[in-house]
Amino acid sequence: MPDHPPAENDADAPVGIGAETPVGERAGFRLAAFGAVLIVVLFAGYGLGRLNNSTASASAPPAPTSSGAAMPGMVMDESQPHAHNSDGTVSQAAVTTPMGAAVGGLSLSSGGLTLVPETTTFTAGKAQRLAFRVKGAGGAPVTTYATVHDKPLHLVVVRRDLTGFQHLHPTMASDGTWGIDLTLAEPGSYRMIADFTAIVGGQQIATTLGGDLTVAGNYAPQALPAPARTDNADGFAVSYEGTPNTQATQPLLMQVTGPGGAAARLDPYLGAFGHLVVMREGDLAYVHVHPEPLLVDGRVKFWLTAPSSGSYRMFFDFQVAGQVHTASWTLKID
Ligand SMILES: [Cu+2]
Repeated sequence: MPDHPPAENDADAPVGIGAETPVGERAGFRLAAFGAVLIVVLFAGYGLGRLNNSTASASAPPAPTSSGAAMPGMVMDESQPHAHNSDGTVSQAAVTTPMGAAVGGLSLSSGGLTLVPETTTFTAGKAQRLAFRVKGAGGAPVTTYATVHDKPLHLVVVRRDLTGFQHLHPTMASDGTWGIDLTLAEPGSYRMIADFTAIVGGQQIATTLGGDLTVAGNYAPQALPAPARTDNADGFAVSYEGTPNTQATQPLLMQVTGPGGAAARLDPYLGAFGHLVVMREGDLAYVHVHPEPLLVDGRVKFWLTAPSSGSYRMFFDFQVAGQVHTASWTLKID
């Protein structure tokens, strides 16, 4: 792959979703290329507990313990809060800039890799095999992936009106073909977004590729629900505090209450107490963030920088008693 990521991502590269320092030598390259003055702080990791004071944390990311970009070849600690970026980076630092955060999933190709679905047409309400490959620069399918959050590849499928969200984990055949049974309930145009870290020539390429799937029929698009801070997910009341903006990384605290009114006992799911996917209305730009490793007063704490003004749908996956549930909210950024 080229040393330099595609221009599409470069525009947003040095900004953070929750935590975002490009890993490896590209970091230095990109920062130098921009000539941007950035304050890069690495999260304090397990020391974050001392920042739980809400006044201290409301406007500031966790205290720095060191500065500068990650060392080349550094392996991410997936237990720490971080973002999976669209441009071949996974990052763990908070970067505050006047720009919004990087987004992914908008293109079939990025970082020298191309998403190649076998079939993109589905029948409404019928389970059908979704198969695809990820091809490298020479056209050969990638067959080696790093396990990130317990899985080598995370697949998000959502209709263009942001309904019908699914977070799936396909399996890969030895020839590099990924497959999973997929049911798309209603007609319309859908987006498939593959989030993974490919290993190509010994180098890790973390990226997010997206493509369209279509279901023929009478498409009745739904308007985005009004912005709200509570949702009911399979009987769990799920609310959040925090107000993301494009200027700085802000905390988001998710609270899950069980049907009886008591705080639900959350299980770790895929290596974290929750997963947050944020998608923009209008282009389905994708952001994926992971929380701090420990609960904060029983809540799941993320750090998020909004990519831009606009309307977003946030999808929060959590697990209780072995069952995964998804809460979702509409978020409007001015
Ligand atoms: Cu996943």
